[in-house]
Amino acid sequence: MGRKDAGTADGSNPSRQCVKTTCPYCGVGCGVAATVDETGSVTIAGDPDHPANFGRLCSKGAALGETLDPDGRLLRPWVDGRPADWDNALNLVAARFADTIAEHGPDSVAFYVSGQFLTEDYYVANKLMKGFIGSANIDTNSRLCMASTVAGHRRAFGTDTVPGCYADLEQADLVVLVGSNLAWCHPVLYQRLAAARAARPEMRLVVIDPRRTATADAADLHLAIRPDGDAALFNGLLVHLADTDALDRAYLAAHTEGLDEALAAARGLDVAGLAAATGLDAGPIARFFALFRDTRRVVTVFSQGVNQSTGGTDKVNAILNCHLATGRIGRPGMGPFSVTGQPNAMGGREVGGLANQLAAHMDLADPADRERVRRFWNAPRMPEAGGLKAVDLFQAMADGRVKAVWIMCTNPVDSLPDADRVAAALDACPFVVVSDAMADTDTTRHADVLLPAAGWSEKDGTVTNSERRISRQRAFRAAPGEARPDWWALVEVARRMGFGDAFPYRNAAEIFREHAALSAIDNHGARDFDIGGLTGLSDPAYDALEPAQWPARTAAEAALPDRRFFADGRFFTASGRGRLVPVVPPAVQPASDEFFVLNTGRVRDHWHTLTRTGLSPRLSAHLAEPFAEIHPADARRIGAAEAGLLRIESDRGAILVRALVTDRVPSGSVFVPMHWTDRFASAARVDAVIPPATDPHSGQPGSKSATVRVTPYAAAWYGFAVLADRPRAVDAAYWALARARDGWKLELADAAPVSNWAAWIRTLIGIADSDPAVQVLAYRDAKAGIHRFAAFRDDRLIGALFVGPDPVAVSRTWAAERLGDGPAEPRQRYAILAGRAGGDQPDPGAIVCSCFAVGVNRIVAAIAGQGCASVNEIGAATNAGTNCGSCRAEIQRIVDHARSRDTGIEKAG
Ligand SMILES: Nc1nc2c(c(=O)[nH]1)N[C@H]1C(S)=C(S)[C@@H](COP(=O)(O)OP(=O)(O)OC[C@H]3O[C@@H](n4cnc5c(=O)[nH]c(N)nc54)[C@H](O)[C@@H]3O)O[C@H]1N2
Ligand SMILES: Nc1nc2c(c(=O)[nH]1)N[C@H]1C(S)=C(S)[C@@H](COP(=O)(O)OP(=O)(O)OC[C@H]3O[C@@H](n4cnc5c(=O)[nH]c(N)nc54)[C@H](O)[C@@H]3O)O[C@H]1N2
Ligand code: SF4
Ligand SMILES: [Mo]
Repeated sequence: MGRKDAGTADGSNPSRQCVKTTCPYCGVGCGVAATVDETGSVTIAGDPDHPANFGRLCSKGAALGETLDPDGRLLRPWVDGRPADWDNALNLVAARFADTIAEHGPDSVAFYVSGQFLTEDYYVANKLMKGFIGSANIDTNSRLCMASTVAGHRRAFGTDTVPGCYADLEQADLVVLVGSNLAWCHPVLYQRLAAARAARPEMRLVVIDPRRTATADAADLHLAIRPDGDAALFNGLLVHLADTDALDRAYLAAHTEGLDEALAAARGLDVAGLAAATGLDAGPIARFFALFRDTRRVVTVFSQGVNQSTGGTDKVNAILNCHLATGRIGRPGMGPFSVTGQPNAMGGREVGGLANQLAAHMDLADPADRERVRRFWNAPRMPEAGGLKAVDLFQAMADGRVKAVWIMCTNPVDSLPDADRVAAALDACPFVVVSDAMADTDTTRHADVLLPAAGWSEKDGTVTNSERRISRQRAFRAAPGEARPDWWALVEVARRMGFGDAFPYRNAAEIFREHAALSAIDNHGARDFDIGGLTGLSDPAYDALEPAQWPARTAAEAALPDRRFFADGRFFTASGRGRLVPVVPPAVQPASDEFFVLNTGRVRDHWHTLTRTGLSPRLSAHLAEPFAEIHPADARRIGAAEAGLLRIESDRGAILVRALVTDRVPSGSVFVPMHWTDRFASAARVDAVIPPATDPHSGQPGSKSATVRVTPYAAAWYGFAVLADRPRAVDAAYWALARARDGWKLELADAAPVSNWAAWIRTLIGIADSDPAVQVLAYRDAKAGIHRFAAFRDDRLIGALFVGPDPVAVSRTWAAERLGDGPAEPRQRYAILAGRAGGDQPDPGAIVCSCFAVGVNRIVAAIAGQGCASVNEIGAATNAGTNCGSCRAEIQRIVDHARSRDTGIEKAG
């Protein structure tokens, strides 16, 4: 019984334990097999039996073992900057919340939680706020992520239902990806799609994204749409389907309403209007429309390019309209498919963790639903209206309406728009509690009370992935220090506030059973979310729970593979019909020489605010510093140099990031990743630049289209350093820090010259002049502005600095690897000072494959020297791309590039 098997596969090590759990990163929800040996070291592999990944893992999942270092963890509670014990900290939280409520009412307090909560954490938080504190002021970072999809689903279906499953992406004949960089953000799902295409080459892939992403590289058709042109495009598609007699009239008549109104709104744009709104030529638009029209099995996958917009809900409905109008929903290979970002975005929606929802997909605004939940919880008070949504919640802290907040499992000082104002709001709020696994984040710095959370590998519970499949996350190590699960801290506060009877839980299983029971109350098919079949799980059965997709009304249903909604035409609206929603696309902004559109998003190997992937040398090697992709024509126009720095500024704030000149972004737009924080860079929190404008239906911010000015930063010098120890402080206007295997890499620049470099580097490394064990070699060409230092303690490299008037060309990977070398001979010490690999130490170049640390130089050498002509051949020669496969798209690009050089033909852009 159970999912813990003594891992004696090699026969030699009976003390090894293999535990099946779920990856804590993206919403694909891959099964992970974690093996712990007797020394405590952890080996991570894909779970071959998990129906999300069948054994695959991406680069982030594969590197999970590197993020388990206790370094940097929050190990005990803190109150007002002083260590405290749990009992006192919990007493204080309960007392301050109770006093604030007594004096100012329940709406003067709030929780701000996360799609990275386990369902059990989420259920308890929501029950405490909505049923016992009596306010709906609980919102979540899902507001920044899935809220527009939730609102769009509810408008069309009457419920927040994702109709399909992953197998649909394999069974489709056409997959359309809208605002989704699937290859980087849902890599295992992308690999399943890629494998299906390899098996059935007739399958077509269309990618709709303003940028030419790694995903777009693989597409049959890439539509580089104008930012926020999506609603117009799908409106145009609906008109095209109607005008070419491609609607499913029978399905429409029997099961839907609103076609005429939706079509009338969609007809607002003529052909020229459509071209202007989408920025696309007539040819590619016609190709896309014809593909959609002529292919019955179509799946439209959408993600943040759709949701994170002030018109996000309308974009969602414009897409859903086309699927409803063709009856392509809920059948194998057909349907709209919102892929969720966080591992438990779906679980959060199930427990009703958003401020405008109620538990178990019930409606806060519906008195009957409210009464049902009140009865079930035996709740003393329930809010009758929605609470404050994330952006408004922080505004309410700023202006004094919310006086106590508990932030759990999210880092809003980095991830909310207008982020400098978010930090100020926390400082203005009289009582701020933060529960986090890490001690030092941009948010924990603003807390009055810090509560240490048990993290992945240490806590037990469930998560639901994008295809509505519930999987267990299982603990396989003890939490460090005094870290405890989030649900436990919530229960302890609830008890101390006098609600102990309603929060009797001793383990996650007890919470899960209650959650499952609530979903089934008076349901009988009236609500989509029903996991009544899991209500009776004993503790051991919960422990052994296999991945189960909902609906799971009975235990037998829970064991069925691949369930779908709506093929039967039965929706959850009042009329029982699916609703087509009229959508009016936003007005097209005139082009401007002065302003750029700031697009933001993700990179392949990093996760959000770097608190976890930033700990991994492997994952930090792929893209090691904050950057802005800018088109070559724009770079020329504003005078920005390749690898120089750009200042990006809005009326909210400014950042300083590296220029990455590339025609992958359209002219007029720059793309900046969301990941870098004040822990890792001097000024790269991109949300400081994003205005707090939100979608009127969902309250979701438009995180992908700020209006900004972009100017080159006039650096007097640029530098690069490697350091054995993390520097305490860096005296430079621009710096960016990344983990290396045996230390740190540091990028540097400033407009102000440094007068004494020798002193500067000693401060950076933290060495005293008098330390006899330290030797500092220096090279200087003052006229050229070149300074180099290499510092050795007992002949081992502890730091090196390379400074020049231009971005320095030292091989980062090679230099960082020298930190791990043993004592260096004089010749080797001078090679480091020269910043160059000798013949015996080839420079691997920028890392492409993080699993095997294969750099671009090694791949190019395999093409040129060993005649490798395909991704597979390069894999055979170098191992690159043979483990997780996340880098295969980039290797393909390098192969294509080399081939086009061979033939003298540049691949058309
Ligand atoms: N590596 C990695 N993977 C992750 C995460 C991570 O941090 N790192 N986070 C997870 C989470 S929480 C989420 S929500 C998902 C997000 O997954 P995705 O949504 O795939 O990721 P993003 O990079 O945010 O945005 C996707 C694309 O939207 C495009 N876009 C911008 N504006 C528009 C527009 O107007 N129209 C269209 N059609 N496209 C537009 C951007 O250019 C970008 O390439 O990723 C999950 N997976
Ligand atoms: N400009 C811009 N902004 C964005 C986005 C964008 O594309 N562009 N994307 C948005 C989206 S889709 C999302 S999902 C958000 C993500 O933004 P955040 O949620 O703010 O980012 P994370 O880094 O995932 O924060 C999770 C925090 O929880 C901590 N943690 C980890 N495990 C546990 C645990 O078990 N318990 C507790 N209590 N804490 C834990 C981590 O250390 C970390 O501090 O960002 C949003 N912001
Ligand atoms: S695709 Fe990667 S990040 Fe997402 S769940 Fe799977 S292994 Fe984790
Ligand atoms: Mo997200």
